[in-house]
Amino acid sequence: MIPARAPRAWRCGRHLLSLERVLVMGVLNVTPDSFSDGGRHDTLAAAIAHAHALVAEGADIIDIGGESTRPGAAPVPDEVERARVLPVLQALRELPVPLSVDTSQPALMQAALDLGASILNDVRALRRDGALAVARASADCGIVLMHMIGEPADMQAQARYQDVVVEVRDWLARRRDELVAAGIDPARIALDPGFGFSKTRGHNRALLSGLRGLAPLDQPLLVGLSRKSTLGELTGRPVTERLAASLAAALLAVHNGARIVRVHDVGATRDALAVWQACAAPQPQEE
Ligand code: HH2
Repeated sequence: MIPARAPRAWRCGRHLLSLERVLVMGVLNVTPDSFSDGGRHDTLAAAIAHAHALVAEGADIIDIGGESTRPGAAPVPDEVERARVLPVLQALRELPVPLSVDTSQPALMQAALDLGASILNDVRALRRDGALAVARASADCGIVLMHMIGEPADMQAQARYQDVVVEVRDWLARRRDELVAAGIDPARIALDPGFGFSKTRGHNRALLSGLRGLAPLDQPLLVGLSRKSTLGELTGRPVTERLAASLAAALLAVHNGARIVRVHDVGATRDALAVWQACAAPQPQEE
């Protein structure tokens, strides 16, 4: 059940995204080293083709990233990240769906918004100097604030919680409140518990099964579990064989209150969600 007071829409620039239906955010990594699709879409032509394929499969949002944030990943120089992402954004601006930029870099955020991006997706929750100012200066772009302690290079050493659900919830609430105090409309903000970021396998499992504990945040919840190592650990499967596990995780997450799923396999996720939405989601009266 979605809690009765869950938001019904998410403001993302010129798009007001209805949350009556679960949204699928398709991942487009233009990196050589992302953990599951690194090097597959890192030419402009390949990235454009993949984005169009994701939209054809039913993506509601395309999330473009130029820096891998897998555990242990080294930071990418800012200009390299910009050179990866901006030409792709420029080429995709006519797509019918909102574009999201997966970055923590303020200069890239600003350039992306100038090119028409509608969402800032930041695994560092706008904590880099200047990032919050970019979000504030935009009247209405959507914002994803994700929970992570530390940096990808060292975050797994920070995975210490007494009660991971409560601590992630309180951290996200504080960060959301800081943005609202800075003048940002809460209707623009989605929150993400950050599966795989500064969490052990046990923490990820506790968060997924306890996701309803984040409902009191009263913000749209976004989750990214697709192909992640927790699913590999649970199934014994390599990253190329985690589709079934990813679908199961996505369904469980939406059943526990997530309204946006960030996935690599858009078409299969849409099909799984269609069954869930028809049979398990709270239904309006059948005609
Ligand atoms: N996960 C990844 C990257 N960005 N953004 C949000 N909001 N939530 C997530 O869970 C999330 C994210 C990592 O996945 P991926 O992009 O596939 O890999 P990599 O970081 O290696 O590029």
